[in-house]
Amino acid sequence: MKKLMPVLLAVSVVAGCNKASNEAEPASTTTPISSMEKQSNNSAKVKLRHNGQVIQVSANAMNAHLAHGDQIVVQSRDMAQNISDVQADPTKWFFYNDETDAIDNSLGSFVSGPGTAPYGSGSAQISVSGTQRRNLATYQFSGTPLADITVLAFSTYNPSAGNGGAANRSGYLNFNVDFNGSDTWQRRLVFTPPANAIAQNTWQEWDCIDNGNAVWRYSGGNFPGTSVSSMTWSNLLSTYPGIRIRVTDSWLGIRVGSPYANGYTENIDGFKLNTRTYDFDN
Ligand SMILES: [Ca+2]
Repeated sequence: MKKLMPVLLAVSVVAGCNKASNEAEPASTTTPISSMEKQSNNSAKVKLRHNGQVIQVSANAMNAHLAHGDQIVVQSRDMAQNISDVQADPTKWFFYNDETDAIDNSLGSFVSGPGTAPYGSGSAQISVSGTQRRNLATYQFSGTPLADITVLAFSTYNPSAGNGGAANRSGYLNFNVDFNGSDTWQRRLVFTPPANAIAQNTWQEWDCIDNGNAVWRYSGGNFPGTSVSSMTWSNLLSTYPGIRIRVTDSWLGIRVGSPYANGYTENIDGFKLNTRTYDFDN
C-alpha cells in the first residue's frame, strides 16, 4: 500500500479510566495519523493463511486472497509494541490494559491450541485475576458504519483448567461508538456471549449480528435517548442512522476480565469483520 490515504486517523495516547463502567474514558490527548503509508518492505506484505499454509503477499493482492477464503495471520511478532507502531501501521493488533489504558503485550500470549483452534494451530490467550480488564485490540476499523458490517464474529475457548469461578464466562466484544456522527466520546457498544450458551473446553464462535437479532448493551447504561439498556443489532441500525465505529480513538477489542469476578483464562481466535478473518496463531 504505497499511496497516501486521505484519512486522518487519530488514536488515543492517554485516556482515563472508569472502573464502574468498564471502559476507557475520553482520550485526553490524541495523535493524528495523517498517513497510513506502509514505510517498510516488510509492512507492505500481508501474512495470510492460504490452504493451511502461511504465505506473504503484497497488500494490493490481499483482497483477492480474502475473497477466496484466506485468513490474515497475526502472531506475537506482528503485534504493535506501542502507539508509534499503530501510527505507522493502523492495521496492527496489540494487547491492551483497560485499567491503565495502555498497550502492553505482556498481558497476553500466543499459544498452541487449546484443542483444535478454528484457524491455524493456535490462538491468543489472556489470563486475568481479580478485577483485571485486558483486551486483544486494534484501531483499524475507524469510522466503519455499522450498516456496512455484514459479518462480525469471534471465537473463544473457556478452559476449565484456567477458571476457578463460574463456567459461563466468555471474552466479549466492545468498541468505541459514534451514535450521532459527532465523533465525540460516546462510550462503548458491548456484545457479550449469552451466559447460557457458553460451554467449557470447546471452541465456540459468537455471531455478533445473528441476522440482526444479536443483543448489544451500552457501557453508559441506557442507550442515548432511550430507556432501554439492551438493543438488537437491527434496532441499533434503525434507532441511530449513521451509527459507526468512532473515527478518532477507533478502539475495538475483545475483553477478558471484569465485570466477571475472580479472574479467568480465555483463548481467542477467528475475529471476523466482513471479508477479514484474523487467525491469531502461535
Ligand atoms: Ca489461530
